[in-house]
Amino acid sequence: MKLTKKQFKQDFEKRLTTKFATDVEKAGPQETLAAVSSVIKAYYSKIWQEDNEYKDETKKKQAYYFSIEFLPGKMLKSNLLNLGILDTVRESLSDLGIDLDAIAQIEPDMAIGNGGLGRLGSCFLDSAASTGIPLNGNGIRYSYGLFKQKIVDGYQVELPDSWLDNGNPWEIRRADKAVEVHFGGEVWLEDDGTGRLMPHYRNQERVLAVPYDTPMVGFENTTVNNMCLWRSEVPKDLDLRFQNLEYMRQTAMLSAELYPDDSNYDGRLLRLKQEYFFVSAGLQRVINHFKNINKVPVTHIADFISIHINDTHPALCVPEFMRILVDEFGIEWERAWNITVKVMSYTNHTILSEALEKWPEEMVKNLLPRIYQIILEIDRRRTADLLPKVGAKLVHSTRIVKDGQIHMANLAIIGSHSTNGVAKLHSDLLKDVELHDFYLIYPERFNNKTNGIADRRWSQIANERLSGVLDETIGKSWRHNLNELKLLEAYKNDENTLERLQAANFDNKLRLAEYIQEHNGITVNPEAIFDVQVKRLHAYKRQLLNVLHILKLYFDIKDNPEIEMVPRVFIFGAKAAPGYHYAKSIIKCINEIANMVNNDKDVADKLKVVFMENYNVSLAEIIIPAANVGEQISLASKEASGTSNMKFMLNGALTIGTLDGANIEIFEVAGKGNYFKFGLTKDEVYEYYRNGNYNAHDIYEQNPIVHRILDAFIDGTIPNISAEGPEVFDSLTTYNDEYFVLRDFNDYVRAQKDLERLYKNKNAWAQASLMNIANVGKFSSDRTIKEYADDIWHVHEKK
Ligand code: RUG
Repeated sequence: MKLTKKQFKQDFEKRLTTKFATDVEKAGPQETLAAVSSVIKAYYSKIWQEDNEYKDETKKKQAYYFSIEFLPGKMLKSNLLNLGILDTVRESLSDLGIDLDAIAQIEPDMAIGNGGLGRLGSCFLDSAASTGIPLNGNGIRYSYGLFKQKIVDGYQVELPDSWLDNGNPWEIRRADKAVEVHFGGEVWLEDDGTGRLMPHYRNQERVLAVPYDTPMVGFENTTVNNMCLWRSEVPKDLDLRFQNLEYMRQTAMLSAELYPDDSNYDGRLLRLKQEYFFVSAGLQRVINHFKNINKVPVTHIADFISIHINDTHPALCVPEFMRILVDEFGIEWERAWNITVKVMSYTNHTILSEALEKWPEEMVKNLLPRIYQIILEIDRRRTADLLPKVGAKLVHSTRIVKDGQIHMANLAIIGSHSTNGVAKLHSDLLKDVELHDFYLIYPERFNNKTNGIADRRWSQIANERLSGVLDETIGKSWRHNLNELKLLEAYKNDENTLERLQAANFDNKLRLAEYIQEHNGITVNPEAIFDVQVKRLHAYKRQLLNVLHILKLYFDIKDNPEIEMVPRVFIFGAKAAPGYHYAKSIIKCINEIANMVNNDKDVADKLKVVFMENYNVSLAEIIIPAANVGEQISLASKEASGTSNMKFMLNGALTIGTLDGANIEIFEVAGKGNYFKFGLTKDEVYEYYRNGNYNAHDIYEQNPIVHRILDAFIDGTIPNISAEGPEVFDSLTTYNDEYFVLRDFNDYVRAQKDLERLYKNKNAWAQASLMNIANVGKFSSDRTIKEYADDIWHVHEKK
């Protein structure tokens, strides 16, 4: 959009008066932020309205991304960037004595997600809007986002994230579009007089679902899509019997928090309720909209909408859509089923069985009696149909209802026309191993969509220094098409470019060093290698392997304080799920090791360990541009894709990683010599599983370095971990090291040495860094989302 400084200042000052009865001099930071946001909202609202009209008039097919998580982060700068007014607004505010970056910093992170899954959803919504693809999000408006992590005495403490305290300037409450979602009670079927059995209900719990729309503004185009988030409320016309505090509390709980504690029955029930809540509300809204703008029978709906099931949480989309078609529109079962399969598609994000949801039949039956009936009927018909075709074994292994449980991944695969994994290796594993039986029955449904990242946020917003150098070197076309970064390769031998790229990284390191000084009280040397592992804390991601290597370096220094080594700063950022005890113990160990190392005089500047509290999208925007090395060290086969690996690459960090997830594709394009690969391959891992011959204790006994490092966890060397140390020690020895940490240790140390060697050669390192940046184009989520649009949803870009 076109905007002059004069216009913006006028709008801003007027808004301060009309909204807050104040002016530039007297306004506090919250008022300033709210007024700026409100002006920006007015700017995009017109574009939003027009785009909605365009969509309604053209009636083009739209896709809906159902996800229990989104992780948009802060929105102010990304809205400004996408509207093309970031510089104008920054300068206008500066003229008025206001620092845009300081104001942007106080906006709370919209953290209604947990990790990669939610962030991917937000990258997709950003990329879809930016490439003109009509894709809308559908989720829950949690009053409390992912907990705020505090580190107290080395331990993770979880505090509530009440991100809505100052309101959310971007959202619009659409009370007129509220719908009802029903739970529990009894259901029975009665002939409606024409021979059709129709459901009748009694004593159902009614919940009002109110949508809040947040615009997804496209990058310098005219597309604004929608992220619809549902809030649970008590219906106004509720029967007096139900108008009590307990009912209100229960209703509010539905959209209160992300991933309620599911270590007990009530917590699990609430989770299932949440899943049905946003699925049912979302589908009702989509279908209402379809009915309002299209004058065609609902049997044509597959030509107008596509519903995407992101992970298993929204898998109830399948039976709920069937319920609406069959019960509410009176469509005959087989026809409704064909429509449903055409409309639905599913992404699998993990092979870890703990994340493939299963719900006890009894729970589903009591909470969602009609949905339960429909699931049974889907399962019954499919079994009858397939038995003669593929035999009992395959039918049984792929059934939705078995062993007293409803298997949600099975429901999603069977009820949709597309199942994709999120990196080539992962998709192959699904086809060949984990979902092989499904693949035998539905080979045409399986495909791969390698993840991507919203590159504008991770470069143009997070790394303005690097972006500036890129502009000066290769022009600005890369800002619209990340593949254009390939132009940078021509500068591989240009010393000036290499120096400027490294200088940008150094400035980012200074910024991070300042942050660490302020928040952790640790002084780090910006000349050191900044070696970063930021991601959720999980045993399979093997933060522990990183820790063992740190201890090795520590002992090397203790044995020889004069040892020559390139100084390193190891930086961690990780939240552990509140109920995941082992992961929390690892956090405690990291913090105690950090204390030990950072305060040891022998170590001096050679080694620093920093655990950064409350890792989230905003912190990632400060950490990743400052990294020299990104740690992607999961056990091969376990990380479906990973996306921080792509963010590091974009920012010029070199990856040290296993042949897992998208690392493999990153290595392919980065080119030999520009990454550090180590560890078992996926085939070697599966070979161990087949033979059952891994023996971690032998490694402990036979490798003196490993022996000494592990003993440090139990012999008092590392202080204050009398409970956690033995727990970690036992996991690696007594319990045979589930994720082969010890098996990969030597090769990891070797790769770390290679890394250090390369870093000593400044020029070679800078060249490798440049090659990472130049070849990152494939990992733009603009590419990924286009593949989804073309291959799965068949929705088209706005021309
Ligand atoms: O662990 C995976 C990551 O490998 C992947 O990059 C990301 C996005 O596809 O999804 C993560 N994930 C998987 N988050 N939750 C799950 C399982 O529910």
